Amino acid sequence: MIVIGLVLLAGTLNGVPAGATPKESDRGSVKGRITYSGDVPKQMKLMIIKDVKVCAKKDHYDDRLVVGNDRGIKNVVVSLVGVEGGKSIDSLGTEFVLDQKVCAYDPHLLIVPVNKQIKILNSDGILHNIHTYGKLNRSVNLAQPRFKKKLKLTLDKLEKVQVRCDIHGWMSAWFIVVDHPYYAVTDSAGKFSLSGIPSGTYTLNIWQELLGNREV
Ligand SMILES: [Cu+2]
Repeated sequence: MIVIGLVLLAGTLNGVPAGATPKESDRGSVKGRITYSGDVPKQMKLMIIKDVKVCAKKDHYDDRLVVGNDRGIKNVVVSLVGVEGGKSIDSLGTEFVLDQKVCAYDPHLLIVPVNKQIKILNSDGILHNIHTYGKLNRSVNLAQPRFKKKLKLTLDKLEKVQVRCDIHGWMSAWFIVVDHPYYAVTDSAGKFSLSGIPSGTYTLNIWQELLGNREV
């Protein structure tokens, strides 16, 4: 059995007293680190037998759970629940791009506002396909041959949608469809940072694709 051990090591939230009108400079931030407790699982190296000339240009590993030597878990989605006001969702950026490079998705997790267009690139020059597995969003299955450099996709429901390639079974990514900007993805040390938070008390939601959901 997998032991779930997500630990928030550090969290600070600075704010202004209740009743005061918060200024932008009064907004707080939360920083932390998500770690794995128990024996650190080894990432399994994958055998590449399809389109080897392109796909085997680098080693591929099972990327569903990536734990570093220091126990930090990469690619955990951390978000604040119930923030009202605060910064605009535009602070997440203006371009939302998923690329296919050496038969892997880049990034592995893409945080994208609801109804914003996602550009899907194919840098590989071989056939990939984009197969989404939404429960609330309509699933799509789009071939992306080498001459089709760009596909567009818009997701209109809040959901974590898995993307897979039917040709290269190891390729997997997630679209995290959101309606506010207080989302972060942990780096390879398991670290995350959320900023521009209005004064208040909030729940932190932590999600990892294999370990599931946790609120703290
Ligand atoms: Cu593919």
